[in-house]
Amino acid sequence: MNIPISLNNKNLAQLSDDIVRPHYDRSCVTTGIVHVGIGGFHRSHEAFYTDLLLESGASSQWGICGVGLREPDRKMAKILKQQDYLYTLIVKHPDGRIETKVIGSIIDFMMGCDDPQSVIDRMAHPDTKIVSLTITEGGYNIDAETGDFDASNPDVQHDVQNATQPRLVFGFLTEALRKRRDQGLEAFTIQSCDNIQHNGDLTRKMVLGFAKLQDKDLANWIEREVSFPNAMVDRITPVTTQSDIDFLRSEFDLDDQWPVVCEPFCQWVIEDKFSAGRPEWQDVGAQFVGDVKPYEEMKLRLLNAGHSVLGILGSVFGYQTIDECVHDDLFREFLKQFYDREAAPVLDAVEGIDLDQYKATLIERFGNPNIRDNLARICLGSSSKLPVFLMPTIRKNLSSGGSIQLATLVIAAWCYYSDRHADRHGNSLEVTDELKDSLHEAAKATDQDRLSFLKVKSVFGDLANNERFADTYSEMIQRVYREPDVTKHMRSILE
Ligand code: CS2
Repeated sequence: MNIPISLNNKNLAQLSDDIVRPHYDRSCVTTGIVHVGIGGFHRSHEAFYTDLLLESGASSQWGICGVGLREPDRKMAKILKQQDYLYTLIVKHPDGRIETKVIGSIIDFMMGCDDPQSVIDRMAHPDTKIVSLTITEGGYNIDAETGDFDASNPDVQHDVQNATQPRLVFGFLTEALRKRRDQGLEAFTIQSCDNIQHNGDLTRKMVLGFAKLQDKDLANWIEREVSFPNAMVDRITPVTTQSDIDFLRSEFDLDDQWPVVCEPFCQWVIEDKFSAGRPEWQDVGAQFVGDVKPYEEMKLRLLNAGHSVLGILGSVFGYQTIDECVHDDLFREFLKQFYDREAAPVLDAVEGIDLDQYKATLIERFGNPNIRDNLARICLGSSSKLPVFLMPTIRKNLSSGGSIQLATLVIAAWCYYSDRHADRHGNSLEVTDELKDSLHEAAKATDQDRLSFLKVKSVFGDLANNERFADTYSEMIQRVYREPDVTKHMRSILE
């Protein structure tokens, strides 16, 4: 084996011909987008679309400057800097074909916790037109009880008092917008790229929630001037593993310390509402629409819910990855039936989308044997996912008289999972959830009170008061606790 070449600007020309690389002159690209939260998903999605755009010869004003606000972002900052912000996207097709492409659209990276002023100045710079975010649901600082901005968070209180030394994203955005307003510059757009329903509306609510605590006049200006487009984002991006790094070394003699792996499918449906202009992402596959809501609902209640259905049942059964579940006939059939009987009948029609085709494509995507999306990643944060992915389907079916059995079995299995933190054989499962302890407490009490798990109000709301749901849940709980081999119940429900 040859000595691998480190990925950086200087070495780009020496890479194997099989790796696609940027042909545009990166030294001419300027920062038009500041992105907070550079993880795998941003790099397989927004940065990917933007790279395609730069490659197409479009204006070079849309380079991306990454921002990390938390200590764990430091590793990414360090690696990207060493690589001149280049990284490899490893696109894995279901038939085993692999495409590798070096992405060049990220041109800088800053750590807000080291030097907040530089990050604020970068956001306030006249060239910056968009500040985009992938900060995960947890990053929006939502009060679980009220759904409003959580003003009691000590970091929020710190940021209200220390406008130029913020810790959280809201402080950075607000201070940068203050500078722009004072300098007579137009407001940038704040664009959420998180997989959250009405992500733009939520971001608006939270940014205004913070700004009002700090400066009412500024909050009014933000309310008037800043746009917060909603968007549906989609591309399955599993966690990068050492074997992906090794693959680039052995197949391409390329040393990339943090490549990104993803599926070929990619979708971005965006509300066309940008206060300071935007890239022509529609030229490279994104879709601009008037109303994103139906697309979001379809994605959250089919793709993401489907992931959770397989993720939870599969974990309790003892599977490790999504593709493993989909290649089990029973799990695949259960997923199909969940779509056909419960999820799809309560979805609104989506313009230009053939739902049957969409469902079939999902099953094909999930079955991609090269993606090996880990169930631990899927189940991570279920307490904030299920209320959006699964509960709306249950609630709608409760009011329309539709089936709720399949979804309710999943909730019962999730109770077992939260109680035991183990699969049906007793092998321990890694549980990562903000509410891990409360879920565990509530689930543990199931043997005294079958409905006790439903007491976690921020997840279930008043669902336990619905008689049909309570009865069905109680039946599923008895089944799962009597026989944790969930496939027995899956089979009997399908019969
Ligand atoms: C997954 C998503 O986290 C989850 O539960 O369903 O990360 C999913 O892979 C993406 O939304 C795909 O776009």
